[in-house]
Amino acid sequence: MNKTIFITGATSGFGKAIAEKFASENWNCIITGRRTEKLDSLASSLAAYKKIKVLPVVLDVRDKEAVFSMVKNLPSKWQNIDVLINNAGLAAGRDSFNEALIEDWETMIDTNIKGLLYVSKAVLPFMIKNKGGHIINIGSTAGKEVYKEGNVYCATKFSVNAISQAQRIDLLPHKIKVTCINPGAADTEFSLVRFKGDEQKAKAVYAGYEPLLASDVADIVYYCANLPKHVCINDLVVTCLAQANSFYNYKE
Ligand code: NDP
Ligand code: 8X3
Repeated sequence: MNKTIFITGATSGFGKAIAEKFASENWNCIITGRRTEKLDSLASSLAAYKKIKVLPVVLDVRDKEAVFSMVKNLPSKWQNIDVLINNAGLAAGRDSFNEALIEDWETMIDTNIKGLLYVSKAVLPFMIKNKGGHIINIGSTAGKEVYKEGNVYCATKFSVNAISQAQRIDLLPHKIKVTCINPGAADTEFSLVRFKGDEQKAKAVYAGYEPLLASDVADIVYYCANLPKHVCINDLVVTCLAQANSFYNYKE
């Protein structure tokens, strides 16, 4: 029988690549995100995998009521969720603490922390009922070292690390694995979103070195999700060869 994965933020970047990878390995996919046309287009392309089922659902993870009602009302055949990928997230702006916009801080906190909490809490009853499951949270190197002008984005990713540790402890009796994957710079829509559509600024982030690709992260997620039942990767940091940590990025 096919396994089922639930992915937040599947309309681009890591989430989309994770959906493509798992679909190609015959996993049924619940794909979510806010942009309907991107979600529909991914669902159409995944339809090429004839052995799987795909359920696209438009979902804003910040909307607490929508998250709980969507998960609660999943058709019964979609309730056996083996793996949840808490991936939806963003950086809004890169400004010094004194100049950053409060509304940017709130967007990041609402999405990266509160959204992850809502979706985890909504999906967990199914995993507990099934006596197992795997939550994979997408953290960041920004959750390992704070960098200049990263302030609240870094804080949200430190939170993802702390929440992952807490989930791992409290979910032990339920045999639920919790993995936090912390990538460094990866060429997705991340910087375009962070710099609010400024393509030049976004491109500059990835100039002079070979950054991670979304497919690199998807392969790692797939590896973590397919280990023997008794093995759990708790915490994983992955960067491209040119990056040592949040601060050191060797550009040529
Ligand atoms: P992208 O911008 O390419 O993808 C972000 C995804 O999150 C999109 O699918 C977007 O979908 C979704 N999303 C954003 N806000 C919401 C929301 N409120 N509700 C539902 N979905 C939402 O960036 P990445 O793929 O790079 O980012 C994915 C995750 O990886 C994020 O958590 C990011 O912080 C993290 N990360 C990224 C790194 C990088 O360098 N790229 C490195 C380390 C971590 P939509 O707009 O359709 O809602
Ligand atoms: C995204 C990577 O270095 O821009 O989490 O914070 S970084």
